[in-house]
Amino acid sequence: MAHFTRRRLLAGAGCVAAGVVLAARGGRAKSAAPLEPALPIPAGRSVPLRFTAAERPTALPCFGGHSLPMWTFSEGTWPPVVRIALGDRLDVTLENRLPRADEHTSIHWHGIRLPNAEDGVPYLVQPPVEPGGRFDYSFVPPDTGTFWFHTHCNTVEQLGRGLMGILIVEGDTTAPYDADEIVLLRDWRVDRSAGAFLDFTTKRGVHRAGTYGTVRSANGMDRAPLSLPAGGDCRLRVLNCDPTRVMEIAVEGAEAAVIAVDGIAVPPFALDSWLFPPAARVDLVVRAPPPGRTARLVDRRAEEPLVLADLSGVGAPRPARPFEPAPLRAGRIAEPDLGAAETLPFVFASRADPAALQIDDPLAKIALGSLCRASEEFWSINGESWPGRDHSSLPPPIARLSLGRTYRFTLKNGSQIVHPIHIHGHSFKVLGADLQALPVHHADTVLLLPGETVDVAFVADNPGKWMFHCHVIEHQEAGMMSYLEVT
Ligand SMILES: [Cu+2]
Repeated sequence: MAHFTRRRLLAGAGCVAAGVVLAARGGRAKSAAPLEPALPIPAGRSVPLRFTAAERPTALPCFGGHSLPMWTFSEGTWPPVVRIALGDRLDVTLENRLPRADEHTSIHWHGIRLPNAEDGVPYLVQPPVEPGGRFDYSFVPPDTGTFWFHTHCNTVEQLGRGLMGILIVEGDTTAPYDADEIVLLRDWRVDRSAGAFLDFTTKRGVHRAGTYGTVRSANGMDRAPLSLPAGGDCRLRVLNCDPTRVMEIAVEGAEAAVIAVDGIAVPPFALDSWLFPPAARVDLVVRAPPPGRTARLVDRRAEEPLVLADLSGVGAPRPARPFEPAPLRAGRIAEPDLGAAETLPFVFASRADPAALQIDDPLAKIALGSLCRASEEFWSINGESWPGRDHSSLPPPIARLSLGRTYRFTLKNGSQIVHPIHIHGHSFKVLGADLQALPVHHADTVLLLPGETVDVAFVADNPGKWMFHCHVIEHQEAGMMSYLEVT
């Protein structure tokens, strides 16, 4: 197993406010064994699902005894978890019963490389689902792994109220793990004393790193208790479904390895810590502690390391052996032809005077420079802001790509705030970054540190109009959104 050691990098002078320490991912990789190839996609069954987006008062344990007006896709346990086998077709009917007359909705299947018409972006690929309306989705996910789904309309509120679910496509293992658990991480904007949701967005949040939740949670609890077979090698599918917060996850008290990023397998490498942006997923294998002992999944990016989940060993212990977690099968992402690639640069920044981005205390001055601007068009990609907060007025695509061609994108963060950049319908091969030391991996959501440039490549092999945006939802809705057209 390769080892990636965690390094702390002090960012270059002037890049970051004094005292801010950035965590870097990765390090040096020993040569890792290649992954076993993906299996052919078998003929599966149809999996019919009916989701009704509606307000359902729900008392998640992390709400402190209060029942809050969550918006959810289904009755019962939150969130809905859809587990299907590779080859299965999802046949989903979405009905909109949200409680507001103008609250339209849709479902975006995050990370799934599906046909464009199923991608769930209103106006771009489908009409918005109006209150009382319906829409049918039907597709066969081509990749195994850990994914999720959420709306792509008024996302800051709809996701803020819980309108989301988890999608797991089975069929990627080479050997069974001793457990397979989900750890869903996100915050809530909740006033626990009043038992009410807080405003989901703030002007300050829009202009800075987003409006953070007031309540952290794992699987709807302050701290998730997971019972794992003692000494077993247990798969944890960890998802960051927060609209805003970048985490840095680590496991304390047990050995752990990363086996997949954003659903796609990587040769296993030891987890020291992993910067984990909104919308990202990481699959871990953790060696469960002996009976009666507990390890912890933590967020080290919090001011003090925050325990997200307690991992307890239960039952008769497995025999002692070296920690060599079984890898997953390789993904099915087409290999970019870098020799024939066209390179396109993208800069993610505020629309303020670019000179303002060079100053020493950028946070304050970006906010000052924004006072005369509508917050809806504060952020930009290559100097262009998406017009308006929703998708009803479509700009031209930010780039037109030729079907089948390899593209190399340089994703430059021209601001002092982190941006997780998400592409629909494709998965980037992440080649390298100038501030993070990263293993080569695939990702549909790529974290850009302040001032950083990340080099990615992909084959534009999925025709259609594909959103390309920041997944800090307030940044997305304030202009850092665009789309690519593949023809
Ligand atoms: Cu952003």
